Amino acid sequence: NGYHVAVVGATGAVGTKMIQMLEQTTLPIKKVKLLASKRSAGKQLSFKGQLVTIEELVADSFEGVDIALFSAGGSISKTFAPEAVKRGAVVVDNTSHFRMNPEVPLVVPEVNKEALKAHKGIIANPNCSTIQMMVALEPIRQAVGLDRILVSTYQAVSGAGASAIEELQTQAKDYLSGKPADELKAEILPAGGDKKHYPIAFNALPQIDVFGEQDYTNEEWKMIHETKKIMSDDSLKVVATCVRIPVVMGHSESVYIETKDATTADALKELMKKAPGVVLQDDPSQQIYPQALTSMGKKETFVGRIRQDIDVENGFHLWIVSDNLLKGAAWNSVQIAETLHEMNLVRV
Ligand code: 11C
Repeated sequence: NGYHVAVVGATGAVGTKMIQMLEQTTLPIKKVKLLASKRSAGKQLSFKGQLVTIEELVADSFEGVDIALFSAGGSISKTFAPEAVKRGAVVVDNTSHFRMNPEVPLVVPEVNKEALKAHKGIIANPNCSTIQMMVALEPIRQAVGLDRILVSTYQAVSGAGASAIEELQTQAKDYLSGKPADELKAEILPAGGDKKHYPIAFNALPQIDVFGEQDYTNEEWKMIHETKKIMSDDSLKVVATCVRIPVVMGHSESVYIETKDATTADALKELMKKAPGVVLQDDPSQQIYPQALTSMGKKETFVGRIRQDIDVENGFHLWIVSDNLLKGAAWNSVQIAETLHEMNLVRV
C-alpha cells in the first residue's frame, strides 16, 4: 500500500535532499524510482537503508508512477512533466518552467494549499527565496494586510547547484593558500549561462541568474511575480535585490514591509510565534536572531530582528532565514505531495 514516487534529477543538489525528505515523510510510499540522465544511470543511492539503482529518464519511466518530483532543470520539466501526467502521475515541479502558467498552481502549503484543488496534473514549487518570505509574510498579510514588500537577499551558493558549492570551496582554499583574488578560477557564478564569471569566495555578487527587463535579474523578477501569484494580489508592491554570498546553505533575507493597518513589532512577533512553519528567534538582549548556519538541515523558516521603521508608521523590518534546499526546494515539494494526499488530490 502507498504511492509509487519518482524523483527526477535524483543526483542533483535538490534531488538528493528530496530523497532524504521522502525518507522522513508521512506520505505512504510503496516504491521509489530514481531517475537521472544517462550519465548517472546504473549508479545506486540509498533509500531507507535499501540501495536503489538510478534509471535513465525516458517518457515511459512514468508508467505506474503516482507522484513525480522534478528537479532536473526547466527543459527536462518542459519535455517530461507532460509525459508523466499523460501516464497518470501528479507532478510537483521544482523548476521555474511552469510557475507563471495560469493553469498551474504555485504552492507553499502553509500559505495557499487551497490552490491545489485546481491542479490539472502539474503543481509548481516556487523559487527558494520566495518560499521562505511567503511563509513569514502570509500571516502578517492575513492579520493587517500588506501594501508593499522590499526585500534584499543574501543567498547561499547551493541555490546554483552542487557545482557552485565546489566552486566556492576551491576558490576559498586557493585564496587562503595565497592565490591572488584576480587569479581565482570562476566558471559558474554569478550565472552559469552568462558571459562573465566572478569569484564568490570572500565576495558578494549582486547578480543571481541573468539580467532581464528593466535591469532586474531573473531571480528578482521571480520573487516579484511569484509573490503576487501566491498571495493572489496583483496590486501588492514588491521589489527585490538578490545577492549571492559565500555561504553554502541557507538563504537570508532583509525584508521591509508596509502594512495596510496599524500594528506593532510586538504584535508581529506574536503572529510569528503562532505561524505554521515559522520559528521566532528574536531576542536582541541575548543576541538571538536567525542565522544561515543554524538553519541548515531544518525544515522551518526562522524569523527575527523584527522592528518598526524609524520614519514610516506602518513600516517594519524582518530578517528571514531558511535552508534553501529544504523548505526552499525539497521539503516544500514533499510537503506539497503530503498535502495532495491529505486533500485526496493525488489522482487527477
Ligand atoms: C538560487 N533561487 O539561489 C535560486 C535557485 O527558480 O528554482 C532556484 C532557481 C529556481 O540560485
